[in-house]
Order: sequence, then structure tokens, then C-alpha cells
Amino acid sequence: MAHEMILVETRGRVGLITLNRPKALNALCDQLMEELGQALRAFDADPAIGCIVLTGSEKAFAAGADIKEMKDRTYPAVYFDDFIGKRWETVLTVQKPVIAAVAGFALGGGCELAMMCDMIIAAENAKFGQPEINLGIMPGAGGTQRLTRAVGKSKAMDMILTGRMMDAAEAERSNLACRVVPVADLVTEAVKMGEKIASLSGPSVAMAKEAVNAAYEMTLKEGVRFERRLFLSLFSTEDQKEGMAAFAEKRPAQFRHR
Ligand code: CO8
Repeated sequence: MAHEMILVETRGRVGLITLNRPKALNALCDQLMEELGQALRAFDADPAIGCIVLTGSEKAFAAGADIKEMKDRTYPAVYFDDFIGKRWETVLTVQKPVIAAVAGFALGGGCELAMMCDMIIAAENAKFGQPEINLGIMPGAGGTQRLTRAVGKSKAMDMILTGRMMDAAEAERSNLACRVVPVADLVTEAVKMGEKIASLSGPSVAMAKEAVNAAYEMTLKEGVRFERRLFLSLFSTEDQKEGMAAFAEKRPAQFRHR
């Protein structure tokens, strides 16, 4: 389908989604989130795609939920519309890995969207923040939970209660971002990482992602049990036979991906 607020393209087996609402610094309005959800679902269902990269512009990944769209909404309207659950959490349902490639501002809902992805690659100019407190509200799309799990209580309190921004170096140091790269290389590096992931066995990648994410939901004992089940189930795939045979025969593996 045609999109107005995002750009969708493929780079080999990587699906690239670019938030494209430059005049509003990619503020995440309902239409943009609908389009993003559709694009994510389409890539997740496409066997030709093995990994998804989500990015914005050099100036902004996303400066938050759209404040102008939200400002006059009433409590019953937001409660019954469930706008967070319906439009914001699609990325959490995607089985393939989603890499957030963040340059510029990732604020409020923008930071929360990046944290819903499986990992964050930050450009050197990235600025992360949860400035909702300045608007008389607080994070509402997982910021208090995911930021705290990523950077710890003290720094999360600092960011969320004062609204201050964190630069890329601090984000990497604090485990919010996995890598920092020059701004000009951001998309290339993220796609390169995505290509590596997409070249591997789809079931092993999807299950490894599921198991890492389970670490946020389960006790250690439950998580290890969950991991064991998934690990053993991979012995039912052709890709496991191929991967191990290729190692023994000293040749590159030819994964079927599915
Ligand atoms: N919403 C709507 N419009 C925005 C937003 C936003 N979040 N951010 C920027 N814009 C618009 C500006 O209004 C401006 O538009 P116009 O030219 O028509 O006046 C344009 O983008 C450019 O912005 P600035 O002129 O302000 O650019 P600067 O470079 O001077 O400043 C900043 C950049 C610092 C990023 C600044 O724009 C800013 O502070 N933006 C708001 C950041 C913010 O508070 N984000 C949190 C929003 S609340 C939120 O995300 C809650 C999520 C809850 C869960 C999700 C549920 C839906």
C-alpha cells in the first residue's frame, strides 16, 4: 500500500522502514503509527525478509508522540481508543529482529519506540530522552519499564524525573545502545548488521530473539527452561543439519531460512 509518512524499501533480505514526517521531527501521530504497523506486519510475513531496520532522519528518529494531536484528548477518549495498545505495540509482535537505527532526537514515545525494538544502534548525534514530565505527563509506552531495565533505576529516575537528554556516548555506556557509529554511516551499518542476521537460519534467529526477550519476563529458572525447549526444537530443522554439516565439511552453510 502507499504510505505518506514512512518510506519502505528492501536492501537484499533486509526490510528498511524510514520514518518520514520531517516537518514535525517524525512526531508519531496516529496515521504514522498505523502505517508503521502495516509495514512491520508486511515485512514480518514476507519470507524474502530476514531482518528489519527502523530509522528516521539525521535530525530526528522521532521527537515523541504527536503533542498537538494528543493535547485535547479526554480521558474517556484515550481510554476507550486504547491508542497505545492498538497502534504502538505492533513492533513487539514482530518475530523477526527489528534494529532501531537512531540519529538525532529519540524523545518520549520516540525513545520508547526505539526501546521496543530488539537493539538500538546510535549515531554520534543521537539524543535519547523521556521529557514527558515537562508536559505534565509521564512516559506511557513502556518508558518507565524499558529504560529502567536498560540503564538501571538511578539513571532512569534522573532521565524521567528531570527530562534531561542522554547523548550517544552515554547511551552506549549505559547499555541503551549496542553500538555508536558516525551519522553518515548509520543506515549502512544497521543494514550491514541486518544482512548478517538475515543470512542466518530464520527459525534460530527468531527463537534466539524470543529467548532473549523472555529474560525480561521470566525468572532465571523459567527462562533457562524456556531457552532449553527452544534450543532442542531447533534440532528438528533442516538448517540445524545444514549448519552443523557445513562446519564439519569446512564449507559455508546454505540456510533455507525457514
Ligand atoms: N509533537 C508534535 N510536533 C512536534 C513534536 C511532537 N512531539 N516535536 C516537534 N514537533 C514539531 C514542532 O512543533 C515544530 O513544528 P512547527 O514548525 O509547526 O512549529 C517542528 O516539529 C520542529 O520542532 P522545533 O521547532 O521545536 O525544533 P527544535 O530543533 O527547536 O527542537 C526538540 C527540537 C527539542 C525535539 C523540540 O521539538 C521538542 O522539545 N519537541 C517535543 C519533545 C517531547 O516533548 N516529546 C515527548 C512527547 S510526549 C510523548 O511522546 C508521550 C508518549 C506517550 C506514549 C505514546 C502514546 C501515544
